[in-house]
Amino acid sequence: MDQSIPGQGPRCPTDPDFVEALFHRMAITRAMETLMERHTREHRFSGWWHPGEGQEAAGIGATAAMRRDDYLFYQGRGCAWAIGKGMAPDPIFGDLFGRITGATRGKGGGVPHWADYSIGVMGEGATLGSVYPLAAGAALAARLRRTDQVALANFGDGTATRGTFHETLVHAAAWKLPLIYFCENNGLLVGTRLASVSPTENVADYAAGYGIPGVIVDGQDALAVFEATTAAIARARAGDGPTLIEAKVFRRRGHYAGDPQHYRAPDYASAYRDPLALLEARLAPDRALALRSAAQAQVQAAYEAALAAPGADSSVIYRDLYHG
Ligand SMILES: Cc1ncc(C[n+]2csc(CCOP(=O)(O)OP(=O)(O)O)c2C)c(N)n1
Repeated sequence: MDQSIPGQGPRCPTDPDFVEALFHRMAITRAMETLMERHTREHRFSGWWHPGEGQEAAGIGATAAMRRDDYLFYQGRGCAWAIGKGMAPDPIFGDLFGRITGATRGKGGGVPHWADYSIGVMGEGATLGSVYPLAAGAALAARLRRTDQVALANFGDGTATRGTFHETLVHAAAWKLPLIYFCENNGLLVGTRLASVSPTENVADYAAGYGIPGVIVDGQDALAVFEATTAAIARARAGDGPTLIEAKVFRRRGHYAGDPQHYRAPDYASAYRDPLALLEARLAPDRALALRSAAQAQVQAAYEAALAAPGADSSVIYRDLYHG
């Protein structure tokens, strides 16, 4: 079994190398977030960028608990999930900018549709709620093939109210599929609060109806997320079925880059706790600065390479299509 996050050592929250690896990935993600925010502000981006700044600990902490061959279906706020699962910034930028160097050869063209099946990045559920049946299908396949893999469906609190959430979970729980439901609850569905469209205070409360554990975790704390996901994955691999994890996170920016956010109080950011600063407190002195600098240089180089790369052309149109 692969016991390391790609390219890193053993996974243990008390191991300094592991904590550094998590921080490094969060720093790469933050540098990409900052860059995409600027790129969009300069009117150079043709698509919609849904910023994940402030939510990096959830995706990075959860993917660190996954095996390389486990299946990830993500929703698409920011890029922490793809970076955490082992993608490099280069193909991510390539797809965002519609370049042939993208993981999908630029076919997303401005929308985060990156995928890399070789490391279990199965793509984005851009139609909200599509992640559940897709992830459950992957979990069922793993069960039938006896591969010991798990599937993780990542989604936001607003997407927890979709019918597919409940339709899929009722069967996945009955069949004890190796499936993790991972909700990033940032308190907002664009500008709508969960309490105004759901009778429960927490998304995790839904779990009781399906007889599975519903776990609430501090989503700003990468190590807490890692530990909660590790426990859920161990349960899934042992054949005990799904877990619903709800990470309470903070959406630092607008729903999309450029969102005027009239629905928010002017002082909303006063409750914000920076996930990088929280993890930095666990690092040896000076390491955070060195890791941030290395991440910044790597991301800047990937950004410039993507901008210089050729655009997607008609030769890729029929690639990656499936037919019976
Ligand atoms: C079926 C569907 N309806 C609407 C949209 C447009 N849309 C994209 S993101 C979003 C908000 C999702 O909120 P939430 O699930 O809480 O995730 P968050 O944006 O907070 O990360 C909406 C309505 C969509 N992509 N798919």
